[in-house]
Amino acid sequence: MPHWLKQRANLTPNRIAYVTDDEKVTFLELDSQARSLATKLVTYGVQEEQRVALLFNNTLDFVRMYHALSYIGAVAVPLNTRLTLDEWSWQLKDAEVHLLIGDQAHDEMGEQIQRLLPSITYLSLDLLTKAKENKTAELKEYLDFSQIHTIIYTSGTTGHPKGVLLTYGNHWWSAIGSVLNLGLDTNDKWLCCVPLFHVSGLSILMKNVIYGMTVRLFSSFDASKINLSLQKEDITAISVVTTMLIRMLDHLGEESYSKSLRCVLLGGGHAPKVILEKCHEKGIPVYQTYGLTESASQIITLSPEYMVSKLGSAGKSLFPTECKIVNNAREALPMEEGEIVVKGPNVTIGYLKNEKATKEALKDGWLFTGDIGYKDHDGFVYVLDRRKDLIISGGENIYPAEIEALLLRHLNVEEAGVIGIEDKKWGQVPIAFVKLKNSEETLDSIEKFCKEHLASYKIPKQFQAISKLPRNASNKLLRRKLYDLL
Ligand code: S0N
Ligand code: AMP
Ligand code: MG
Ligand code: MG
Repeated sequence: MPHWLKQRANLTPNRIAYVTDDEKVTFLELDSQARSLATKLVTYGVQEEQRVALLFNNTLDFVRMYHALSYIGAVAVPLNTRLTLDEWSWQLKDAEVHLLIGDQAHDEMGEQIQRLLPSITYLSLDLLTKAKENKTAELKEYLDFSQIHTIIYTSGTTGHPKGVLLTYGNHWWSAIGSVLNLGLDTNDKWLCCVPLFHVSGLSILMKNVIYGMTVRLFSSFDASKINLSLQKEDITAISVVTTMLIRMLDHLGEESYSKSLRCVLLGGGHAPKVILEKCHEKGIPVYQTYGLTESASQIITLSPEYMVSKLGSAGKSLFPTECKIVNNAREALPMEEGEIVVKGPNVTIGYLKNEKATKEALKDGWLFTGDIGYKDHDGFVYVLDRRKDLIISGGENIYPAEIEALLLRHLNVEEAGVIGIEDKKWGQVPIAFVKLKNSEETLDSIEKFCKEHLASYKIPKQFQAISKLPRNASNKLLRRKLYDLL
């Protein structure tokens, strides 16, 4: 297929592609900026299929960089900006990345990573932008749907994140599946306040270029600013996680949104019924959705006409996709619980360099999500429980094993167990139980240790010292039993 940005700039050159607080670019401008950047990347030696890590805030620079890399056929490895040096280093090594590019906000971090990891070169966007355009650089005219576009790390049960391989085809079909459900209007304008390093945000970037739809891009989430935009800027759609929606509703008070708003895509985790009811009362058109990094964003979605009759359901699988509930290796009956298993052209081809995890998750093209749910008699999917032990805090995933492994690295921790507890602000937060080697040790020093190595959303909100952790006969930690100690 012709390169999608080239095609878009040809079809609708003067349409507004992005609006930020202080910038407006047309598709033609975006295309020429991405091409110019791509030629400079070539000067810096970036080649087809090379993995390039990105450390960017949610800005147009990030958008241009994604497209520039695709004009070369290089693979983007977007890094979660909330992580620590340790966490980034692990992902950079795992992805065998040699070039890290960051915006000005991340120059200091990038330079620290370069000092820490001899295999990494840090290139600041600032320096790159100053380079001369390389007129002889050959940019890609066509896209290959089987080629990898992005590698996105997602936390794993074993304590280490896994790199999800997403192809051009995955992103294309995700955008198509979404629009066949939602429909498209030339006035559509999607508000993006979710991170472009997650598929929640990246999928909006894909919709932008594939549909020719304007995106209103925010560099951070501020409920009052988002509400104002939804009241005054003719926004038609927005993607949010529950934590964001709660803050927006709190801030909104008795006011309401503009009539133009036709889709509030709510995903990334559990949606409490009280919030859904409140949105219904206020006439806010919530589309509940279920999706994962592995499915390049939404794969099951509930349309607003079912918001009341199927309250709490995540809906049905999108047009190009399928979903079944599997219990004891057979498809479950209606109302019977089982694992949510999905299939479709938007589903990942596997995890980077991790055949074991790939084989466990993908069988005959079906992705075994690990999430538990059921279908009702009309085929609507209800998500009951997240993947085993997964904690979701404000839309960010945390696996206890990762925090436990870190705690065990502390010289004075003999055993550790982490669980998630309910939290009004974040949905869930992690808390830790530790058995100390030396009872003189203060829990403060352990918390400090966590702060040095873990992203702040992963730092346990409470630390409790206990004399013995609950284990089964084969010495396996029984996390569930830790709830009895609360
Ligand atoms: C909720 C957000 C916006 C909160 O961030 P905020 O308020 O901007 O925080 P900061 O000012 O940066 O920091 C203040 C303090 O708060 C801590 N903190 C920040 N975030 C969290 C968090 N999530 N949990 C706990 N603490 C947090 C900071 O660390 C800081 O603390 P101190 O002061 O101690 O340093 C932000 O978290 C956010 O953007 N969340 C959303 C992330 C997201 O998009 N997740 C979705 C991932 N999943 C997917 O992409 C698949 C599903 C999907 O595609 C989808 C999801 C939603 C909607 C649609 C779709 C779709 O299918 O299209
Ligand atoms: P991620 O790995 O960040 O892509 O997160 C995907 C996970 O978020 C899924 O495996 C689910 O556990 C959770 N999730 C996504 N959508 C929903 C939903 N509608 N209801 C409950 N959990 C969800
Ligand atoms: Mg994740
Ligand atoms: Mg903030």
